[in-house]
Amino acid sequence: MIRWDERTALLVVDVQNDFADPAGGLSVSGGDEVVPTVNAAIAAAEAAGAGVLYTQDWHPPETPHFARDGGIWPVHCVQDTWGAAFHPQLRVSGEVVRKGTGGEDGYSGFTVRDPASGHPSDTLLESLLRDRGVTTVAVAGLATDYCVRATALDAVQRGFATFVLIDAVRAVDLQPGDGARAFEAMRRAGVRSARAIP
Ligand code: VGL
Ligand code: ZN
Repeated sequence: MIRWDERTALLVVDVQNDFADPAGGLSVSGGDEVVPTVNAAIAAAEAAGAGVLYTQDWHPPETPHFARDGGIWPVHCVQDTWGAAFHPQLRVSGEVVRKGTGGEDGYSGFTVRDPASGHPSDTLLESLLRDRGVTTVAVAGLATDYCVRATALDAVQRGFATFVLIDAVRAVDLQPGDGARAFEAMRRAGVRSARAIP
């Protein structure tokens, strides 16, 4: 179990219909199972005065992120569509950071990359955390092997004590074992594992 306090923030990554709903455009197996667990973490965080921030994958209809435009992914999380909306059961009560809005590529809640030059730029996430005096983050949501992993690795690299909530994440597993390898990469980088629910 993680101990929540005012200097800790919960990062709820991409709990959107296209990932979490079995009918979603990039549906993650068991994605909807994280919703009650994430909600429990949100409630515990709020009760202790910890911040809760959300990321939302928020792509334009055409982006080099999508296979049909040269990328690798099926169409998902197109701005203002059902697939991009948060899962209807997700408790949403905090700031939302959208990523990919200008067609940028990338997975982390902290950074996006220009699709042509590959040039990274920061989202608002780090400054929102710094403004609150946050020193520790806990990452939950979808998907373990992409946005959760990238967000946790960026967080630890930027000096936040970082936890991944292992019962509140699920992997895409494009290749079998990707989720397990993501946990291992996070562990090696200094990300600690914790549970959202005891
Ligand atoms: C994600 C693949 C493509 C994620 C986003 O949220 O993990 N994965 N876009
Ligand atoms: Zn995406």
